[in-house]
Amino acid sequence: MAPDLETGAAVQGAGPGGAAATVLVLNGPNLSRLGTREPEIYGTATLADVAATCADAGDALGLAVDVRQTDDEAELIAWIHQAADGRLPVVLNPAAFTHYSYALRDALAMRTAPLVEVHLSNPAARETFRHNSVVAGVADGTVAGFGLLSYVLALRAVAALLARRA
Ligand code: DHK
Repeated sequence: MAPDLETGAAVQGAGPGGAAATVLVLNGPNLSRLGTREPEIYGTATLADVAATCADAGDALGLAVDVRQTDDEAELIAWIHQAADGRLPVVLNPAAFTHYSYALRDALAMRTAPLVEVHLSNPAARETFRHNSVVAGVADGTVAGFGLLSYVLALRAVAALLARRA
């Protein structure tokens, strides 16, 4: 599935007849600025590069991916609700919401499918306010510190979790 950075077009869950599961790859605030945002920390890859990398990884894993980004906490939470209602797995880079959004955590606690938290950088090696994730406790696991590879590894984890549940 072509990545949809704007609206999140209709998504498709793992359906009868072996349809590919769709994974929502959700990105929080300031991640639209990748490429120019603190490249010494986040690298030079853009959000479009993230989307292309996820699409390629999804193809290899037999997963459709739907990549989205928002700076808006309410929009991100609406997407999490959509995932819960559609039983869609989620790879989530909550960006700064990671560290303080209890509203996001509460939404994620309603999840009905695998959830992997992902970060480009390694927050544990950065400022102390980044050391705590309020999301981690409701995720299956976290991948951090590997740049674009973090997303690929997270998608591999989702594929493994889906296979385990099948
Ligand atoms: C991205 C952000 O925007 C930060 O607020 C997080 C995360 C780290 C990342 O590494 O992808 O602290």
